[in-house]
Amino acid sequence: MSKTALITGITGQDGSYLAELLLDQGYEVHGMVRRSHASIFSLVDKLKPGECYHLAAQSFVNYSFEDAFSTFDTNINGTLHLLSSIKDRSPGTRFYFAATSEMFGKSSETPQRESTPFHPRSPYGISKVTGFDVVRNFRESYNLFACSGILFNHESPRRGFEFVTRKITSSVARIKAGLQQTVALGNLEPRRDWGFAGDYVRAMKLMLEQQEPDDYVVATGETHSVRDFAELAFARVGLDWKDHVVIDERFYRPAEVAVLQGDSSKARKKLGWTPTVNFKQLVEMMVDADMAGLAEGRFR
Ligand code: G4F
Repeated sequence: MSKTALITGITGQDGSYLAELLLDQGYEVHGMVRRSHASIFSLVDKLKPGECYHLAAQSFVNYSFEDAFSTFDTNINGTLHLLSSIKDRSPGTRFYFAATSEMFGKSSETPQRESTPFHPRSPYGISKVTGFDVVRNFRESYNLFACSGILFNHESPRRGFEFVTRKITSSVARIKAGLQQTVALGNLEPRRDWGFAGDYVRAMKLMLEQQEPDDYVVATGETHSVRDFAELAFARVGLDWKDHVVIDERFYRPAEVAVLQGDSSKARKKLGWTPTVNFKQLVEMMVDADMAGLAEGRFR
């Protein structure tokens, strides 16, 4: 297989970790950032990459409630265009789609596994269920090597500031430095299965190395509330979260996903994948990085 990879969304958290992993393995890595649909066809035609990782998306759940149209367009049509170009111009390309635990939504079982029915609770979740269906349909109709990774929440010091984990850890650093007193959050009750993004991109790569294309849940198997995350993050710098977290209902969602907890037995067994960072290590890694980043002036 050609050691040329194309990554859409290469400037995002996952794209950056994946690019590093592939470069370490001797790949020639090409990235795409907000390209037009026409240019996707010509790029795929020109590169004929051995592997294509489709990570680009409107991935912020809150925003998807405000603009479902653009979320659907980016996440569904963007996926369809890329897959169509692979089918027509480079059918040997192995394709990875960034599916998500948000597809489970109001789930009928916990933990969630590959066979758990989807019940998305946001326009973002709906767009990803449709993207997942498109990928499976291209696999079944055109015999493409197309996989979906159903990744549970994955975080890192490179996470965007709008997601709750980074919002908390960056605020902890600013509060500790005396730059602000409080952080306003929404619902503290939802539980998520939070892992480290650096671990999760390894699973993406492993999926494309298998004999047959398939879909896999990637998760730690642990679940913790937003409150648990805040408590640990503040404790890391010797503060009590109750003194600094205020609730602002503007951050509540019209429909919430209460509990996500993944059963990644299939990925562990078939891919030989295991996460290396647990919840406490993840929180501490992010707080420590934000403390250092603030001290070095990398963010304010
Ligand atoms: O960090 P979040 O915005 O992540 P969410 O909605 O779980 O989605 C992330 O993980 C998905 C995988 O399941 C990805 F597909 C998706 O692209 C994204 O990466 O919110 C986590 C929880 C939610 O329950 C939210 O209601 O935190 C709660 N929350 C409470 N206060 C908040 C806030 N979320 C945000 N963003 N900001 C708050 O102030």
